[in-house]
Amino acid sequence: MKERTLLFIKPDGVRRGLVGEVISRLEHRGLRLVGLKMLRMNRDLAHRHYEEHVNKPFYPGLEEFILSGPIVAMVVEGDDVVEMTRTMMGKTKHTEAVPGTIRGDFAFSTTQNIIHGSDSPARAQVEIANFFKEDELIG
Ligand code: D4T
Repeated sequence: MKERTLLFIKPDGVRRGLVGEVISRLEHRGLRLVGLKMLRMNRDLAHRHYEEHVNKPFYPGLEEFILSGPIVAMVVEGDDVVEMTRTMMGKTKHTEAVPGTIRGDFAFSTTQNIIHGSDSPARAQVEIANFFKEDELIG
C-alpha cells in the first residue's frame, strides 16, 4: 500500500558526506522524494521527536549529538515504504547492522548511526508533521 515516511540523515551522515549516497540508495530502490530540507534541530524538536526516549539514560548523549550539526530531513513515498526503509537502514545497534544496509555499511556507533526512519505508519504521520508543513510536500 502506498504510504509516506519521515527519514533524516543525522549530523554524522552530513559531516561524513553521505547525503548523496543515502539519497541515491533510496532513489535507486524506486522510492519517491516528496519533501527535502536541511535544518538544525533545536531542543524542543529533539524532545518532541524522541519523546519516548527523553527519560532514558542515553538521551543526554543522543540530544547532544543530534543538535551537534545540521540534518537532512526528507519525506519519501512508496509501497510499504516504512517497512522497506527500516530494512534498508539496518539495525539500530552498529554491531548488529548487517552489511548491505545503510547502517551496516557506514555506522560505527549506536548513537552515531547515520539515519533515522519512522518505525510505523502512525508514527510517520506524527513525525512528518513535526518536520514539514503541508505545502512543503510535493504531491
Ligand atoms: P531512529 O529513531 O534513529 O530511527 O532509531 P531506531 O528506531 O532504529 O532506534 P530507537 O528508536 O531504539 O532509538 C532512537 C535513537 O536513539 C539512539 N540510541 C538508541 C542511542 O543513542 N543509544 C541507545 O542505547 C539506543 C537504544 C539511536 C537511535
